[in-house]
Amino acid sequence: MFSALKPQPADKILALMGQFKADPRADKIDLGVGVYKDATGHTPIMRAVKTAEKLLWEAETTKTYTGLAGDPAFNAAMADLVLGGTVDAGRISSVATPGGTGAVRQAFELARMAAPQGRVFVSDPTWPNHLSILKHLGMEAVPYRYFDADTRAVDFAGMIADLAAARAGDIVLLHGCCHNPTGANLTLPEWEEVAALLEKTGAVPMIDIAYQGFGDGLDADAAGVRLIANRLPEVLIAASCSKNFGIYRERTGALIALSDPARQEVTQGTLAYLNRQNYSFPPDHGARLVTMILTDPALRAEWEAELEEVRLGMLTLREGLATELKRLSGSDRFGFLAQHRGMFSRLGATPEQVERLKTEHGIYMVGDSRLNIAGLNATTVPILAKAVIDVGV
Ligand code: PLP
Ligand code: TYF
Repeated sequence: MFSALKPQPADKILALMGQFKADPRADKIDLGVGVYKDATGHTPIMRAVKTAEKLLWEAETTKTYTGLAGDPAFNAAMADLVLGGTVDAGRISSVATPGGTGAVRQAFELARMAAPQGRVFVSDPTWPNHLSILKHLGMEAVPYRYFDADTRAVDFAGMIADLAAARAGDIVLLHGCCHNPTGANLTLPEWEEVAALLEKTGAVPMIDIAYQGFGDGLDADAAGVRLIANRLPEVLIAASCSKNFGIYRERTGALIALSDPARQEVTQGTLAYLNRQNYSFPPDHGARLVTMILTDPALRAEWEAELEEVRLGMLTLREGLATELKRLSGSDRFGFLAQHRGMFSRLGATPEQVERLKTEHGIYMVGDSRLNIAGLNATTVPILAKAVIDVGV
């Protein structure tokens, strides 16, 4: 039977991780996979997470099953983190999922159950996993213009023009903040316009928020989600705890669905049903740590402080890189690096230039020239800047 299986395309980002590991050069620089790294290149366990793990080890008395939806306290804490108490609890359905990816997958599945012919509008470009999951589910992805390759900013007029084609039954997938892979984000007035357009078309927004706290701060990064949540009757939100709690391998995320209160029970039941079909009970360890941190004032303060250090560190690297490139190029054309937010920016290098950065300089970035800002430090910023100019970007 297995002889009928065909080779599947590799995930380019994960394949790059393997290439980097195999490179023997001591001075190689990893700007590939979207994992936060400190100045020494280490992905730390956050202080509050370490403390919560210790407390949990002492306090936990059972590892029996939770519920299909996961721990209700986690679901409530995540809804509060993302929505900031702005949405009536009667509209909120929520389940714990294995990471943000699990939430994305189940959000698509819910959409397909509700509207089998519906299409999913995706930004061009978007996180490659969005496209591969949609393909796997046999759902149609419709790209909308998002990134202006010349300005490296959002092509908002193009985006609005393309989203006008969405209709009831369709999903419009938006990145809540820190757009992956471009780093270019909507302003609040632009979110307003998107909300007005969605209202007109009847399409349902789905917001993937995987980097809350990495851009302009925990509340600022959720401002677009909160605006949409309060303007549109139905909203899907896939939230990841991988980055902002640094618990990647614990597989922690939440799928939140907002509906009319009259539809909440069925919506919640559908989310729990989807968990059961896919894996029954969601992972609990990471979710429990997140709940402890979000609900204990001291732990929360510690987490928020460290998250802020991480965010500001990335901003400093952005500014440093933009300044160095301005100096070397004698132009402002790299100014977008300081305007972008989150871990990523799309540099605008050609595939050949990306290849040369790798082979000649040992600098690894994704083929579309997405670079992970957190892969840099004060020493490597000037090295990258020089290499970028050297290969002719
Ligand atoms: N969505 C986007 C845009 C991402 O970049 C990621 C990756 O970090 C995720 C979702 C989900 O990540 P995870 O499944 O590790 O929580
Ligand atoms: O875009 C990234 O680099 C992160 C990590 O299949 C990631 O989101 C990459 C690929 C993948 C899952 C996570």
